[in-house]
Amino acid sequence: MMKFKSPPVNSLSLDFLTEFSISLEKLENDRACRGVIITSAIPKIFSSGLDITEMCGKSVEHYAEFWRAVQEMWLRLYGSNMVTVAAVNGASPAGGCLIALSCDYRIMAENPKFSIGLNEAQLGIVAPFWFKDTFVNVVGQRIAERALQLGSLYPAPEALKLGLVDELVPEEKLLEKASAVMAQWLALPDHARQITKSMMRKAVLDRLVAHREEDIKYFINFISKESIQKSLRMYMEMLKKKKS
Ligand code: CO8
Repeated sequence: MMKFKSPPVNSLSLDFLTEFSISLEKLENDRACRGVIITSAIPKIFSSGLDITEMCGKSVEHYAEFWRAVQEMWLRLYGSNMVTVAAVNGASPAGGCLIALSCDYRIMAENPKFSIGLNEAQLGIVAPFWFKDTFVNVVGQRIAERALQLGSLYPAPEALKLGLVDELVPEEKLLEKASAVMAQWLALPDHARQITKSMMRKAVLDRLVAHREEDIKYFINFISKESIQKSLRMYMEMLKKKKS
């Protein structure tokens, strides 16, 4: 089990992403580890997505390093040979949703206050093609097309209806249920399951691997635009105002 614990909101900073990728790599290379449950140690929040401060007012070199770390995390998680189960015990916007979508199975706490989705459009930014591909592979073209354009965040019950999560359970039962699902998936021979998983995901993974440098350049160019920087600053302001 892996429990995210980066207060206050488990935002995916460069340090967080690097540590997450290293942990995944270690588990991947550990023959005794066949599966991982991903959850959060922070009440009400699974992960608030990419750390917006890493994308605001930084150098081109920093943007490149940050984006490579985001790619690395996704390549490892989406391409993992392990069984991956997301136990989503709180809000899961944008990058948080990507982590859940990259797992083999998603269980969410049955709380309509917790929402999940790729809300990039609401921030005035665009979910990269591989976020989109991962989303389409879970919910299908039509739901993804609408959800991405509107940047929708769905409360848990709606997320279940759309197939964005596989199951809802009362929060206190979340980990118990995740363990039961894990046992069910681990009952199969690894080899057959792994080849099947790879068959389903390979095209999407290969696409990023083939265009990784281009994707970094695209990100730097996009995020460096003054209009995009302005949108992000306004969004951060909005988050702060909402509090007072
Ligand atoms: N990055 C950095 N800081 C954040 C983030 C974040 N993603 N989310 C929250 N924070 C900060 C807040 O600004 C606040 O800071 P401070 O205490 O200094 O005011 C602190 O964390 C606590 O936040 P809240 O008061 O809002 O905490 P709540 O418990 O009320 O709410 C939520 C938690 C629901 C997670 C809420 O903070 C929220 O909605 N956050 C924004 C989530 C979001 O929209 N994330 C999207 C990030 S973008 C992304 O992941 C993909 C980008 C792809 C880029 C592609 C470009 C080409």
